[in-house]
Amino acid sequence: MEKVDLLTFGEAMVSLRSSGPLAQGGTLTTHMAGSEANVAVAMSRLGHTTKWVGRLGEDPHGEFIRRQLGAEFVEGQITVDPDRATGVMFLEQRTADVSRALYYRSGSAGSEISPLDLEPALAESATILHLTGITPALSANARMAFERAAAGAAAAGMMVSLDVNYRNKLWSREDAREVLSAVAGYAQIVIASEDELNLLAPKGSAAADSGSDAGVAGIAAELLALGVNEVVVKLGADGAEVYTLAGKFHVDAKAVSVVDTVGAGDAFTAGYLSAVVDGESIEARLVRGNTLGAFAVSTRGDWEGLPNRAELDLLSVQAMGSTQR
Ligand code: KDG
Repeated sequence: MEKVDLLTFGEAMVSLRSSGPLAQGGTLTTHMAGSEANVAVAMSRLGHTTKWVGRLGEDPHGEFIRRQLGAEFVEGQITVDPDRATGVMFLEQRTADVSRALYYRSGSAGSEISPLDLEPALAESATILHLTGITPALSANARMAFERAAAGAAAAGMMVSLDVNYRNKLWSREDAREVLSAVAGYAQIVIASEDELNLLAPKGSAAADSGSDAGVAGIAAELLALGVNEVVVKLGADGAEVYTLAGKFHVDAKAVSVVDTVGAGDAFTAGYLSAVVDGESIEARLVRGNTLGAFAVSTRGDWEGLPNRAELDLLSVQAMGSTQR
């Protein structure tokens, strides 16, 4: 089998989205969710070869996810577990400004991904192995898969990227720091929002000891000293920045109308990694990350509104509010 541009793994779920308060009932729409699958779909749309490894239940939800991945040309290396269900989440649009995730994923098929599941894909190799901090929060097996994949990929010369993606409904900040800071040393690219970066600070370091108040620049410096090449910080509406040994780079976000922020971080990550695979400069990586982030926030769904390669310039070349004819 050919080496893919992006290999990733984790839990994909069915996301049932409401347009109002769940307590009042109403219509739900069915979507595929899962940070790693989102990144794979986003990069596949840009023409990259992608592979997602995971476990699904032997149920219609699992089949739905398989079909969605297939339709987006993401290669799935999927183990079907007849004894566990595919995870489900609800995404409640509680108000125009506040949405809430409710997870029904504990003990799911996807939460039991194990190191063995990953062996074939790791053996086939990839340009980038992309990890998120969601996977190790799911189970002891998933944590082992996460840790071994990071170590194995780094030893085999793959580029490892790690997006913190802290989910406080799944684990505590202390537990997350313990696991993620240890794995950060295998990563060439780490991605975090400002309030997540501290979770990567090497244990016992000044940044880790001083808690989340430690400055972003200080933590980035410690990660660079550890061997990380690019410390990418997502700043939402303020754009994004990257710390490297050559200095700090910043690119503003694109001004768009925000309708749904869920999935924006994954979209940014996919844009950034796409430009890495293409050998683009640090600034161009940030620009593509921000471009995908802008598509994500200005369309509904985690990934449905993301661009194909021909559409990458759409938000720059077309006047806001206009129709292309
Ligand atoms: O990044 C968007 C994700 O929040 C969503 O797709 C579901 O992976 C998910 C999670 O664990 O929250």
